[in-house]
Amino acid sequence: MTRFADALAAIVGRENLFEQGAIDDRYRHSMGRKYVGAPAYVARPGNTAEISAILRAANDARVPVTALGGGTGVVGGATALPGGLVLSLERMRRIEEVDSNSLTMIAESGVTIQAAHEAAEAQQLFFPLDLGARGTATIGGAIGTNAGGNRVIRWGMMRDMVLGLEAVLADGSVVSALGKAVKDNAGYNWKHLLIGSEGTLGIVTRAVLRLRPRPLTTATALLAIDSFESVVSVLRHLEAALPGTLSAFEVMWDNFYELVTRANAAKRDRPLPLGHRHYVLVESLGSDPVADPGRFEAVLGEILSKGWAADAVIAQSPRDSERLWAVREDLMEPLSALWPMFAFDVSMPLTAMPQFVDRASAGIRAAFPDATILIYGHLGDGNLHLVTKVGRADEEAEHIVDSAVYDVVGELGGSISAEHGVGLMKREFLSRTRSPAEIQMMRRIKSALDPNGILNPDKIFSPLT
Ligand code: LAC
Ligand code: ZN
Repeated sequence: MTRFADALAAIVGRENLFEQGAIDDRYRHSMGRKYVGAPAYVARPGNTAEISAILRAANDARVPVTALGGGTGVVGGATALPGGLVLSLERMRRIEEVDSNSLTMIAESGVTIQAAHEAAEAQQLFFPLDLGARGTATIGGAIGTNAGGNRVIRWGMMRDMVLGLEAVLADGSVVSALGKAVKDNAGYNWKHLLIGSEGTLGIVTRAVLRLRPRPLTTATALLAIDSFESVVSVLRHLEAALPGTLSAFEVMWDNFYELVTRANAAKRDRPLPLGHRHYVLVESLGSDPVADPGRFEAVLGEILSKGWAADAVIAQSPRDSERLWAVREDLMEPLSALWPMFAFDVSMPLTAMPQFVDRASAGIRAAFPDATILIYGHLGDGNLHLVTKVGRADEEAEHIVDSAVYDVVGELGGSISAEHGVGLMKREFLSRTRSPAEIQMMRRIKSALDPNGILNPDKIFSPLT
């Protein structure tokens, strides 16, 4: 055992330390499986004090540290460097408090999104962040990546749900501001610096999450829409006609819809026929069981009668609603047909989307004429996902496809990462989205907070040459 491993064992206990060959695969791989880490150590601390001691030791020994939550990230953000330490938050799963007066929850960073949902629901409250990986993804991971998901249109991203934060910095110092107030302008708001920093500025240990009253009604529908202009009209109409209750507006292009409804598992039937350009999943969460269902139906009726939507189906039961969501969310199996694929997560002004789709597709097809290209996304947030199978998976092919997509994103004033982060996957293209001055500022923040560069090195920025 090295001296560093001895120090770790003294902090977390032998049973919570794994080395080299004894390290389980789940600490090396994340969901995409493209990036494989090579950690020399895995430590599973049980509290903030242990994390502080670990970081002090790692900083002294110059051992790189990568925090790991649920491992559902897709950009290589939790991939450990050779010789590095994976700091797994899996033992930090306590929900310390649900305060139904302040509408807050204090959770450790290893708590899953679903556990946070359930703890809130048990008190008739609601934690709005929601994404397909809810059962595995953690609060700490969602904070580290500023996760988005399906309900951003109404409640914002993770950033908007974090009232207070506790984190450990590279030198082991603990910064803690577990306040419950929405308003707090006392100097720099450092929590926002850490949120979305992908584990490069500090390790999040606990958070005060903002809760809401639990919605009492759920209305879900799938619409078929034949032009992008009508998709935008429907979005604007829904926002105006269902003020404050529209909670999801998820758009699927025809090719995506066809693929995911092709597999005819009972859960994934085809709720509307093929043949339309776009399919839109709409959700409205309200508080009036008497009026809400009728209101929702009437608004959809208006949308049909104006000719914006060609067809619509409204869920009549929670089971129906689950089946509609499965079309959008249950993607593992249908998308596996596209493996190996390249997946993107970009944002741009709404009006630029048709141009993006045309130009990025043309760019990919110029190099790979037979490419399969699927588009879907969180349209209300300006966020599109593009998934493509080009028949090759080598680095040269990846670079060609990346350039075809990110060049257009840059020209349209968009972002190379709407919600997944940069990780290892997109760092080469950061300059499509961020100016040299911005990148310089980010590097200055990084070196001020982590002068030895031990926290998740090589993520976000390309190594300086
Ligand atoms: C989704 C993930 C990929 O929206 O962000 O399906
Ligand atoms: Zn998404």
